[in-house]
Amino acid sequence: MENKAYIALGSNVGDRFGYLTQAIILLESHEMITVVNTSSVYETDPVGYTDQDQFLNMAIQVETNLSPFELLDTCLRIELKLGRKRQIKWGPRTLDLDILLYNQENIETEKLTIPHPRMSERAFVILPLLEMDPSITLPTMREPLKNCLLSIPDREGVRIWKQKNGEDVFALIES
Ligand code: PH2
Ligand code: MG
Ligand code: MG
Repeated sequence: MENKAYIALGSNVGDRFGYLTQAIILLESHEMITVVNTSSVYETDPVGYTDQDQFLNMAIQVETNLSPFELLDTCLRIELKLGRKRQIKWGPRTLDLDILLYNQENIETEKLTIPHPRMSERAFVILPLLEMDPSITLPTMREPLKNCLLSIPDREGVRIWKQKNGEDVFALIES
């Protein structure tokens, strides 16, 4: 497949790990998407709207022949299928799928912004990404993403919850 993208996953309602694994299985079952890497799963303190339960967060790398907008539609469909109801901004959700990067493209539309606008400020996004590839760079930044970690306040709010062992992308969800 032609394009490389990174997607962040988050859940803080109900069977959090179940929602993350179902989302990965549904993405992988799309014929135009291959999941090529997954991070460990992290438990994270809520950021932004703090009066809600802790999240499980992780990130995955995919290869796809979908355009960024088609990939977004697929993510939104999976969110709905897994019970997402849009209520409070930044509030509790069964599943959130955010496209972080799509090749080194810089997309700014009303519907979709890539790189994801707040990713470089959020340890719950950066730590899983750097776990998969410590040398990741953003098309909008001169420095490698790992330099952002130095200035991030919420790092201690991000803890390993399920360590990934091994190379197999399903090593995480089958163990
Ligand atoms: N997502 C948000 C708002 N706050 N906090 C954590 N820890 N993890 C998230 O995934 C998250 C959040 C909006 O998408
Ligand atoms: Mg989000
Ligand atoms: Mg989202």
